[in-house]
Amino acid sequence: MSLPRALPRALLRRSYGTVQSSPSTASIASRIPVALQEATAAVAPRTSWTREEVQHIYETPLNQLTYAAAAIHRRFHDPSAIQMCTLMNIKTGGCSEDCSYCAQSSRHSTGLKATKMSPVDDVLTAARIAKANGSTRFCMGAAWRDMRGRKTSLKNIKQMVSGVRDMGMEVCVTLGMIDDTQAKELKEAGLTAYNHNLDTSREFYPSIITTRSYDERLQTLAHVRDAGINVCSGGILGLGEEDKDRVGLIHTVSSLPKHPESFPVNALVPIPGTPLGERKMISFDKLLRTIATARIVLPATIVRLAAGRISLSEEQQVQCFMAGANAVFTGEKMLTTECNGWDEDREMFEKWGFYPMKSFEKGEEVTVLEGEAAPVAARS
Ligand code: SAM
Ligand code: DTB
Ligand code: SF4
Repeated sequence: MSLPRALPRALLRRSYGTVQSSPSTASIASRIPVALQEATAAVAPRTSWTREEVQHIYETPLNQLTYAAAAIHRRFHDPSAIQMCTLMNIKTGGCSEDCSYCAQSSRHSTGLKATKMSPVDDVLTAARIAKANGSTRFCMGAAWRDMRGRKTSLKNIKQMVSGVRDMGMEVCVTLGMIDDTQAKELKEAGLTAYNHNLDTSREFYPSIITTRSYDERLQTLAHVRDAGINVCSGGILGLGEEDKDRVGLIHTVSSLPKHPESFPVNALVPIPGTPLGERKMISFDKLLRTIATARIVLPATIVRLAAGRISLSEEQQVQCFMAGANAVFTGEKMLTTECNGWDEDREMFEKWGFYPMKSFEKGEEVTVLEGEAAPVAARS
């Protein structure tokens, strides 16, 4: 880790309260890496972070890291607003890919029964239930490698997308790889976001998935971006990766031409029958560190606490929100695994002073003026 230079007085005042110059201030500053000092002063997202800078931020003592993340969170977001998103698996199992974590790959014996695609009406009914329970975003997932040769399915998915948009909700799909034409068609149907995760660092990726490359994933993200759809792309922790891989993932998304609007942080849910079925849950400090680093490096992005939340205590979840996470998947189910339900989430929010984010509260680019917190009204 490189030695930090002295913290400018203005930065200290803005981010760490009004302080007098004192030995203790100097000693605090000496433990804050330069990259974190710069990130703390940022007024707009930046796509030029080096991998070393992201690593320095990631390695900051956790207490300082989460404090800086909370300060940045307040500058770019309403820190009390958490987005509630509900997932629906519209086509379960039978997937040709070999993702080592996934219950839905036909290469693993997980005992999951493959299904046909759900009828449009069933999906719209589920979206209505999600909305009635407070969700403002609905995400539909299909266990596919890509959309090639799926003309009829795409036609039905477009009807689902339009139907959900007509309910006033944000609508996301995750269908595997898509080309530019498919992305444009989805955009025309009213799609607001596309989820396609890079999952981990470029170096570690081949030990998790061999049937499609990192560059193919990036290509899909480019098609989504070019079509004018918001990008949702994040990763999974606890695959056996190291700190440098979590850093590599955050660095890759931070170097895209524009930061993803949403960065899901999944903690591996070990599925019996998959190659990773026996893995232990990622340690909480690593999860928190990753969330805080993502918040700092991707300041305007929604950081989504995704799979594995069910294994966290309420207090751990709240710590994640305080360190910059500001979205959850909530409802009856994730794709094939358990999900925290709407009622328990609403209770938790109320108890700790959070409230659900409105639809489309985020999504527009926010530029914060030097020394100002973003006014909440300007963001909704
Ligand atoms: N087939 C599509 C694809 O791969 O893009 C969409 C569905 S896929 C299940 C969506 C994401 O869920 C994966 O990229 C992965 O990050 C996450 N995921 C899948 N299984 C998981 C598990 N067992 N634990 C944690 N995250 C998981
Ligand atoms: C994402 O990053 N996580 C969600 C959503 N995007 C599609 C999926 C998590 C799946 C967890 C494992 C399962 O339920 O099968
Ligand atoms: Fe298929 Fe997606 Fe699961 Fe990979 S993660 S096996 S592509 S459903």
